[in-house]
Amino acid sequence: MQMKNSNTHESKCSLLKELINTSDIGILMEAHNGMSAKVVEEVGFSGIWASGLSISTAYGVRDSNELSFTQNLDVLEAISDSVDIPILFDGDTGYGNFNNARRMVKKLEQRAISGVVIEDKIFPKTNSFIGENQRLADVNEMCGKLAAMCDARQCKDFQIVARCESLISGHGVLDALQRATSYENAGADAIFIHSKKETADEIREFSQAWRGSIPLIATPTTYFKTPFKILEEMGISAVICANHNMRASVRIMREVSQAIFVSQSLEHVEDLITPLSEIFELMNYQELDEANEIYLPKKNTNNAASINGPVPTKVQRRTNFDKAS
Ligand code: SPV
Ligand code: MG
Repeated sequence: MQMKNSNTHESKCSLLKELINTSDIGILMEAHNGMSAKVVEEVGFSGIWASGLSISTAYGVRDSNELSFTQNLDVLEAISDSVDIPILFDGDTGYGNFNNARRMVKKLEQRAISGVVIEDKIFPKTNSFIGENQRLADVNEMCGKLAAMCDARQCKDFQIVARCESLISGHGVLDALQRATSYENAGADAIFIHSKKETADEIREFSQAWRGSIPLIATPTTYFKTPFKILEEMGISAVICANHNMRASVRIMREVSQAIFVSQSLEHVEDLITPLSEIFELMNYQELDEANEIYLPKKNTNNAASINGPVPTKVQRRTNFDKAS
């Protein structure tokens, strides 16, 4: 059994590009740490949404840029180390102006992240579902950021996604179309069109009127009754399941903690929780057993010092990058 991380940064960027561009709807499932990322990959998803809301919540802080970029980077490194599937990071507003945004791209690529979403709001951001009429960024400033991010990327397929908040902020479909067109012209690889309506009506209206050539991404958090297939028929290329693992974990942790607190026993929760054997499997303890066999000295090896020094043992290598002799 091999360790993770067999895909290169370049191949993961290409996979994310493909997921967003192919005619079948692509699904990006939320993860907020290494463990949830492993679950997402194990279930069979082809891509991860590294959600700002979920990562912040897992840290115990608000989705208001209370978490620093370097704290996010640490989480991204853990996610990236844990899985082989591509990761799209929720880059909020890019942590400042164009200069901070292009530096963000550089640091993300160093962690083998395959793409980033940047939204047309103001730093510090507020979660889109809080309050009404949030102020939007100046279109030209957003376009400058997008262009700088495109220019900064090393891998040509690293995905730079422009998130348009016109609908959420009450500016309507026409404003959304104008902004999205400007973002495409600035170099964006895809448009994330966000809505907080309970139906997908304004997403349908937007996608029917969209004349751009880059794909559309939607996040049906509030219009959750709309199946992905219907969104695909509307012209949406990929969906983001934005926060579902984080919300699932809060629910089950509350249930289990409450049951133990009330009953003063562990008896009633065993069926609600994951057996330890499955945790060991998820974390691939078997690989460590196999590595121990290869790299630890054999128990019966006589490597006591002799007159000529310790007797060397031959270690079986898994890979061989040695220079040809
Ligand atoms: C997130 O998951 O942090 C998002 C998506 O930005 S949403 O919360 O739906 O705006
Ligand atoms: Mg977010």
